[in-house]
Amino acid sequence: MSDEEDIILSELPDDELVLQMHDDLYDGLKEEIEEGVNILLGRDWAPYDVLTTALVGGMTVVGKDFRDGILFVPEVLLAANAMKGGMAILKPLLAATGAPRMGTMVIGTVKGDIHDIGKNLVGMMMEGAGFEVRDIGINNAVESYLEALDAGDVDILGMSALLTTTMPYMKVVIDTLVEKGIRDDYTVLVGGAPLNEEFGKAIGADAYCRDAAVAVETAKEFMARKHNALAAG
Ligand code: B1M
Repeated sequence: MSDEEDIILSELPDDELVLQMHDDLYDGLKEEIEEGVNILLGRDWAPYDVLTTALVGGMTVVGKDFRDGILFVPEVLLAANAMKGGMAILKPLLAATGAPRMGTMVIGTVKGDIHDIGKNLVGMMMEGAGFEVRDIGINNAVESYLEALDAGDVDILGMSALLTTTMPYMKVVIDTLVEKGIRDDYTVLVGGAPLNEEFGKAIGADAYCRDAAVAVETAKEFMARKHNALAAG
């Protein structure tokens, strides 16, 4: 039996458990990640802290080794799968805050891009803050964004891109909204690891959101402005 198999997660103190979870995420061990999440929740950790410290923290390590050619796509897929296992446990907890309905957001990853963990996380946090979230998935061409907006009652369009090669597509979507004369009907928020504020401004988005928490705060801010403008007549 290896040392790894001897580790009993529930016996580890919090800091060691978090480090062990980073290792388990790296190794794509979904069941261990799920167990770790449940243990931390049982120790009264806030769901958001479990998410950011144990899961997102672990994925950062995976990202570095992927970049450096130490990990390859199959291993990273396993890590992503383990991460999703943990996120599935946290989702209902993050969504169950009883927040009043804030507005509706359509969110999707742009064409050519299949990364969805960050987008899913933003969706979860937005739901937790009281937004209705219509998640249109990955690899979205401009037509699918338009179709989702056409379904009606949408306040915010959120777009995600994780690749430097796909992020320019966000401008294609925004330019199409402008051409159709509907750009100002929506608040457009963009996010994803390779983006920055300057890029967000350059493509004509309302705001770039560094992470899911910023996305929630930004969305709330824009909804408050919208309500104030409506109230002012
Ligand atoms: Co990909 N990948 N990947 N990958 N992958 C990156 C993005 C990369 C940076 C890795 C690296 O080299 N270090 C690199 C991109 C380099 C670049 O463009 N400069 C890369 C590459 C190259 C690729 C492939 C091309 C590899 C290949 O095939 N040779 C390929 C592309 C496939 C495609 O999309 N066409 C590929 C494939 C994959 C997997 C399928 C194996 C897998 C995705 C699984 C999945 O998502 N279901 C994968 C993964 C997991 C990653 C890394 C390791 C992790 C991404 C992630 O989930 N992070 C990533 C490295 C990294 O980012 N450090 C990498 C955790 C997540 C919580 O963070 O997504 O940043 P993030 O989301 C954050 C914020 O960015 C923000 O909030 C989120 C939560 O806080 N945010 C938003 C995100 N979207 C938002 C939308 C908003 C607001 C905020 O709207 C309002």
